[in-house]
Amino acid sequence: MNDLDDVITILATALSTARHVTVLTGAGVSAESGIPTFRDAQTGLWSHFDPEELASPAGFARNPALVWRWYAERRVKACTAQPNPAHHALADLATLVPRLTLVTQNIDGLHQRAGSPQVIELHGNIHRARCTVDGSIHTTWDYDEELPQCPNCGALLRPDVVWFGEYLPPGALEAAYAATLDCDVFCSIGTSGVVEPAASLPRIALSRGATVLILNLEQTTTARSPLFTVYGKAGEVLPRLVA
Ligand code: BJW
Repeated sequence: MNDLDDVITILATALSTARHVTVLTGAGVSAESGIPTFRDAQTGLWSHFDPEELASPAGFARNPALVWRWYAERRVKACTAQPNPAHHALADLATLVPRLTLVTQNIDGLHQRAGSPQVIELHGNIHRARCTVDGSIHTTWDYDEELPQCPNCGALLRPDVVWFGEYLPPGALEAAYAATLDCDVFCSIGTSGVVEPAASLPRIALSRGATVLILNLEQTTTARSPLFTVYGKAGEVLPRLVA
């Protein structure tokens, strides 16, 4: 089953008869919006930046100003980026199937801007900040401040994202697991599948008998066992799948 047209026809049929479709997205879905992925050898964020320094609680404790500067730059990039055809196709798909659960590892908010309802954000959102003391969530803060403070208690704010070694937001992982266990079609799109616990979701869906699609530019660890693997750009393949 190597011919892309055949695979797309089979998957489009699976989608048209699906009761519940669960979609997991990663950085590759936003790549065509100009937002860098993490692990691309040339352009990935982790090829230029140290995750231990910028995306870990210890790194933030050592140098919060450095971490805030990095997230401020990325927040501006996310604000100016536009949803691409992959985001729009997934928003369209939600209107075409009886039930769609969209689970994203992305923090850029582009799925919501494309019109996808009820997005489960596993790794938080770059457009929010969280108080390091009282846990309150803020959607605006003083962007010019090197170390933004909580308006409630004056403590340091941090980006409301999930760093390595941190638990995922309460309820998000449970909702993702529930949707993975319940779906009859599971699509993993634009993720390298190396970061747990998200990386386990396709395997869980497969073990429950769902039709599993991995759509990615290249071979991923997750792609070893799924029923269908499509190599291509999400912004080109997804609109064909949903048309
Ligand atoms: C295209 C494309 C196009 C390009 N079209 N495709 C079990 C085993 C081993 C380790 C662990 C484990 N459980 C927990 C861990 C530790 C850790 C982990 O998984 N480490 C591994 C790396 C080894 N996980 C955690 O720490 C997580 N917490 C947790 O599990 O808590 C419980 C716990 C706590 C303590 C101890 C034990 C358990 C938290 C993970 C947080 C991840 N955070 C980041 C940063 C978010 C904030 C930010 O953005 O700054 O999340 S890291 C980064 O990786 C980001 C992403 O969401 C995540 C996944 O990356 P993604 O999306 O897959 O991007 P890429 O770049 O890797 O891949 C893109 C793909 O797209 C590529 O394949 C391209 O080919 C493709 N592509 N263009 C289609 N146009």
